Amino acid sequence: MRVLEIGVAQLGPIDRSESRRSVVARLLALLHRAADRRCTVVVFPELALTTFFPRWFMGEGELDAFYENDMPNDATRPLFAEAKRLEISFYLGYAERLHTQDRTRRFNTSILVGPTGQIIGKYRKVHLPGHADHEPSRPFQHLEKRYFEPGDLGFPVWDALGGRMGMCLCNDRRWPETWRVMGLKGAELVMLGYNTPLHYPPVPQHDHLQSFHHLLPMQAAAYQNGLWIAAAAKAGVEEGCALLGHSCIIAPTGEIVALSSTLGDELITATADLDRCSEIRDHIFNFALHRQPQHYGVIAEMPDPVSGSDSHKPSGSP
Ligand code: ING
Repeated sequence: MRVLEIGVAQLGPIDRSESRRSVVARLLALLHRAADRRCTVVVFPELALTTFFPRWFMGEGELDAFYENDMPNDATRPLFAEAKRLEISFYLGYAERLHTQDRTRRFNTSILVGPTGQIIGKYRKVHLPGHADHEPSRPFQHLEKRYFEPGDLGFPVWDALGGRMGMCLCNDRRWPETWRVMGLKGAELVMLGYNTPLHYPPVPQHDHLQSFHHLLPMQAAAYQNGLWIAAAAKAGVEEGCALLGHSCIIAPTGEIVALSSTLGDELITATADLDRCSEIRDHIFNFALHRQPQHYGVIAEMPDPVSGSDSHKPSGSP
């Protein structure tokens, strides 16, 4: 048995005016609750230090206030220090800005911090939902394509916490490629945070399905890749925008073993035996035994949706 006591620390709304100091105090309160429950790792949400600012169209000056230039920094050092004192690892999502010699780059980022307070790994969100230009007809914007670049680190997996650890962010969870890449790299636990509005302006007829469309891909992913999933919401009505809760921990069987039941700051926990991944990986989804990659190539291409079919190929091709 390789047991991890997993904590998922859901955050309720963060007001636009709320200081990082105030938010970090909330993160610390959740960390202490996790310590009381003997957690060894805690997952915080996506963009956990500020309100979900892609919901507004704003200029560079205003925008810069929502990013972190360094990590840790003055605002987050107390969290790093306390987690180190408690010997608890954590996942934290935040807006990363870095200055390279020729330009400023911005990513929707998460880090995995180990029990001695060192950053073990970084992930930058690959799948950016929403739009790049101001669309004033929307009740709220979703400008991640404007405010972030697609991640340039791929989907790394690290040997840490006694197993193989992966990370992703929010919209990534909807894409099966996210999970299969980390599954193929042997991930046993994937941590993620999310900010998911209940209202999706382009397709409002799906609004009542937001929790289903949140859980479905992750339950499938856990089962199809034989891995544990720990997902932390920023939840509740944040600056007038209702965000989904249902933070959860999902077993490699696809079963939901913990689910939040409020829309505020809430800790859910579960005992995860990483060895249980092999129930799936050695049998039902034994990649080496059952996969036939010679037929999967199109997945890694970007075919034109129309010509993606084989009908145009000369007859006789497989
Ligand atoms: N938010 C949402 C998410 O993928 C979204 C965007 C909502 C996409 C509903 C599709 C349907 O959960 C972020 N931040 O990715």
